[in-house]
Amino acid sequence: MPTETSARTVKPRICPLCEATCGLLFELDGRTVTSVRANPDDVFSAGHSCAKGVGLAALENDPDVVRTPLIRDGDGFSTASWDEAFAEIERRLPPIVARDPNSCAVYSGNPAAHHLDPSLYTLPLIAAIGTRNVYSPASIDTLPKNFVNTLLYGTGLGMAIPDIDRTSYLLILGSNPLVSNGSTITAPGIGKRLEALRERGGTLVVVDPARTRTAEVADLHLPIRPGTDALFLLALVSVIAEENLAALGRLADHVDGVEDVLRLAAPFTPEAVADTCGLDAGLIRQVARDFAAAPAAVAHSRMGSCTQEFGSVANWMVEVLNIVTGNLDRPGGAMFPTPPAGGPTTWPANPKAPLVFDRWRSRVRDMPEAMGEIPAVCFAEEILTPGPGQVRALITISGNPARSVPNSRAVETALADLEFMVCIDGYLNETTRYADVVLPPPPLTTRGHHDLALTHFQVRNVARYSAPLLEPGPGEMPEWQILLRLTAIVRGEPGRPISELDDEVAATAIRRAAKLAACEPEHVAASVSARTGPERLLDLRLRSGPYGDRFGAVPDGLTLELLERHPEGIDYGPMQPRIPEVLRTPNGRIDLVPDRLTVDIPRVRAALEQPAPELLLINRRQRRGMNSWLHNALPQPDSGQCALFVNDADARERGLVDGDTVRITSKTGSIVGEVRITAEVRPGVVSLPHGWGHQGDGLGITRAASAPGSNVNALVDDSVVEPLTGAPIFNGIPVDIERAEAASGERAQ
Ligand SMILES: Nc1nc2c(c(=O)[nH]1)N[C@H]1C(S)=C(S)[C@@H](COP(=O)(O)OP(=O)(O)OC[C@H]3O[C@@H](n4cnc5c(=O)[nH]c(N)nc54)[C@H](O)[C@@H]3O)O[C@H]1N2
Ligand SMILES: Nc1nc2c(c(=O)[nH]1)N[C@H]1C(S)=C(S)[C@@H](COP(=O)(O)OP(=O)(O)OC[C@H]3O[C@@H](n4cnc5c(=O)[nH]c(N)nc54)[C@H](O)[C@@H]3O)O[C@H]1N2
Ligand code: SF4
Ligand SMILES: [Mo]
Repeated sequence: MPTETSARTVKPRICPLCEATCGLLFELDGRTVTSVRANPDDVFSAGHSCAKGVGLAALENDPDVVRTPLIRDGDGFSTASWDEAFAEIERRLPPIVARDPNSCAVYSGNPAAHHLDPSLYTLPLIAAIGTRNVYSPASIDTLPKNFVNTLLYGTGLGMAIPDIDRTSYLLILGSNPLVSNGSTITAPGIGKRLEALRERGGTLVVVDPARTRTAEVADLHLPIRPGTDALFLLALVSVIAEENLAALGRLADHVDGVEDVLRLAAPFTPEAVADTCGLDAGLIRQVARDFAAAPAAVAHSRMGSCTQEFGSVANWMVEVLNIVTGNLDRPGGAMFPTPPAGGPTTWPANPKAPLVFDRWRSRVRDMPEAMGEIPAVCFAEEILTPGPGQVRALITISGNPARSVPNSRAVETALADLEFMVCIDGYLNETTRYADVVLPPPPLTTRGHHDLALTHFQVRNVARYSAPLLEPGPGEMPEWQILLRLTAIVRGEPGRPISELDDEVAATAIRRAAKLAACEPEHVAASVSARTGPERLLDLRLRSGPYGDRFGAVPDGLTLELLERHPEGIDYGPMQPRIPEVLRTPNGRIDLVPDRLTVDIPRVRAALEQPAPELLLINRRQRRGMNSWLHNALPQPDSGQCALFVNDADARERGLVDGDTVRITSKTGSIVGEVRITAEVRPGVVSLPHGWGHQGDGLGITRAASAPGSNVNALVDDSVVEPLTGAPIFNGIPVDIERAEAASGERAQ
């Protein structure tokens, strides 16, 4: 609970930075955050935090943070009042939207998934614009996994996640949770949870071309050749088939295509794939046997096995492996969380839109839509290619596509080509420097927090809410109000009071909540009438959610008010079996061999015949980074952390020594970097972190720009993609490296 002293206050708050959602304690002196530390009382994170969460004080106090709206003025910006900024938007945006709604794109970045306001108020803005040009990092991150989950279970967000606290065998592919703190698994203090797994006699296996911190603590590290996870996983399933290890248990009643998928995998024996995967066939076989024999086992795949050449098939085989060994939906296996504010896995299926993939196509490349979005690899071409529907205006909400999206040179050319650009962002970075208007979000301390998206990945069913610590100060505008003002402008109602628009958004949410809770809408509306903004919408969702009070019908049921009284959170216990109730497929069953996945098998098979490129580039994350945007506020250890990791054998072959400056060249671009020779990457593999390259004119990130690093996305192709989803290939990019003279200005952006 908050403790107060005369001068200072200490208040709990959930960290909004990464998927671990740690509970923190903010110490305030007046309006200033003086320190941040872990909250030992948080029911979920129990005292865990990391350098980034603790660094939130530095972030809040960063002098480079934009605190007033900015309007373009020649090559720079002038500060403006909110009214002036919205007047400029009103003058320039509606005429573009009026020409063609699709000519106004929205890019909603990673932090938007961690905050209440954009989670609840971006869709009304998109609907008001009427655009199909909607982009987010989902399509350069989880997309193959969302695609597979939609086909198998019926919703993209409804994933079965590792029951890490009860499993006895955890197979991690393409994830480094000891640095990333986990992804599509919300498990604060994941390091301790992995330790606990080993202490109870369980096994951790890590499949990763790099010997990461997570690989270091594993019982077995399989240094796979990048891009070959699909083959490796098919081989595991082939062993299950060959050695008759399939045992579906109660799942058998709900699954179709078991024999078909086992037959399909059978030719991909460990012996057939071992060379291509760069792994020992005997070890692959052993993993399959141990996985099948474990009392409870679970495979978990993320970044490295999503954003690669065969991302969809790899993620499909992860599910197949979990299912055919009977590990889906059982304690210690892969289970479906029950998000307290509800979501696609608790709401009834939408019979009108059973699949949220390929309902429309992108204009230029004919790429399938995914979950309401166009794949981000299409971003630049949709701006740069003339014709009806060409994107001419852009709204970014907490995103940095100039550093996050493949082929950054094309992305920046596109950003410079726009007629009008509004950025809701607190930094003048590589993207926002192209804006015509910048609208800053308010300090964290003024915002309420609940993780609407990440509660779909929680390893325990926990409900938490952080109330705003302060009222917005003078000149600070809540992000939901910024979004509603933009909505009003594109609807041609710029003078409309925010409260009226908010009531409109709430009216829709009230109807939905009333239906879910089987109550009268009037009763629901009256029950939440004391609240406005995101808190009203959240209360509606909590109360109509799986633990909700159903607006009074369930005594002690969940309400926002209950969470306000329990800032440390309420623990509803471990994940519970949810099959078949959780399934949202049209027939309510799991089809293990959907056509949209089997069609890619011939391409996977062909990979067995192809010679591996000499050198493949993969990506990595860093402890103190969050994609592209913490480098300014948080002291970074040293510029060497951006080095190109090169294996000793590859370095020797090229005559490279530690500290050499090299030119790294791909089909798409060329950058320079510093060599670090390390056994951390396997031979034939080099690695760079993403989110760097803080150089060029117009940046307002002084510290980041003083150690800019190199931008890996200048090397990533936006034209060669995973064909089923359009996800980019960040991991497994053929590159050449050669010694270069360090020259300032030579570093490609
Ligand atoms: N500190 C920190 N934490 C973060 C972030 C950050 O930038 N910094 N970003 C956050 C975000 S947005 C996300 S999505 C998550 C991602 O979290 P994770 O999914 O854990 O992602 P990474 O840490 O990038 O780990 C990906 C791993 O895949 C490996 N890899 C590369 N190619 C292949 C391959 O072909 N096969 C296999 N099996 N492995 C491969 C890489 O070597 C790397 O170790 O992290 C989040 N947390
Ligand atoms: N090569 C390569 N590229 C990658 C990846 C990779 O592994 N390799 N990873 C991909 C992944 S997983 C992701 S998620 C994306 C991330 O892609 P993006 O979301 O485009 O990039 P971020 O670096 O997370 O930028 C976040 C922006 O939000 C702003 N911001 C932070 N908090 C707030 C807030 O509360 N409100 C507002 N309005 N703005 C805020 C920051 O100033 C920053 O500009 O990058 C992807 N790109
Ligand atoms: S692990 Fe993630 S959620 Fe926890 S403190 Fe660090 S950044 Fe925040
Ligand atoms: Mo991400």
